Amino acid sequence: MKNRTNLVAKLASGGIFTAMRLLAVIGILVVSPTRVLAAGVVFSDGFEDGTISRWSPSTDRIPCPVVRTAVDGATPHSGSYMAECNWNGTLPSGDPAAFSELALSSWSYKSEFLIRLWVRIASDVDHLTGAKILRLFPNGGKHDQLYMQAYMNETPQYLFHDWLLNDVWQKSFWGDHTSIGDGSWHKIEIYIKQNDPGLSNGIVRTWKDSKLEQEILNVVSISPGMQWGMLHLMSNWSNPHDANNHCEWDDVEIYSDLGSGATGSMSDASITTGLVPQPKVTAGPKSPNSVSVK
Ligand SMILES: [Ca+2]
Repeated sequence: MKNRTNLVAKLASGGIFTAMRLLAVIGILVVSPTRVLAAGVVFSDGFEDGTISRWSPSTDRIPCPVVRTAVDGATPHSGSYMAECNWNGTLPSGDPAAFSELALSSWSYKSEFLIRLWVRIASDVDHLTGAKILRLFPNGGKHDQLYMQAYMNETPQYLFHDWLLNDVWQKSFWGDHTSIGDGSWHKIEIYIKQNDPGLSNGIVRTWKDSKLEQEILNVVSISPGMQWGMLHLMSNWSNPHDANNHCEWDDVEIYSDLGSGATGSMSDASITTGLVPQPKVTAGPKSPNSVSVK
């Protein structure tokens, strides 16, 4: 009788364990789709095909060429090619060659994405204010934007950010006492989590060289009905400057919640495919101090 009781207890025990194992398997099956759908790259370009064919046609500016060597002799962030844009201050601001650009009209995302890119400012860039290196807009909307401006007239030449979110200008970010204009490659990352409709639960964050620069929480991070895109590398330079002011770009990546296969998180900029060297801030020519100020 005792043996029978033990057997029943073992079966009952086994049943419990079997049930627990079954629940664990069900749990994995339930969790797995989320893991499969984890964020991943939805756009990338290191310009290694020698073209800008992955980018959208610019509506009003000339395209930036792909080069092996920068105007001041610098090499790409990785690989053999990079894009090189230019501000030409001798032309009227509306001239298509007043600045060249890379434009990306859209990328696939549902509510969350991270843009990562590498940029360097060449030694011929005037040490004057007004050089906007990047703009981000929603399509069809004028109520949201991010622009980033290199304050080349300052020491160090810091990176300024300004966000317009749902028609509200946010508190400007006035740099972190490090330079964007020292001729080195610098990593910029931009994270946007759109608010749920009707709620102020959006998030935007920016990083420079892996350091969190700006964080705006509990905000309406997109105007109703809008979708972020287009991305412009570069944008206008609002003040007088000369004809040659070059800026190089490489290893542009966009991760989103509709991509998959990456590791890490978009929200803290740790996400990666492991394909692009991270982080790497290379020494550039010792040129900024020798650039004449006009
Ligand atoms: Ca490259």
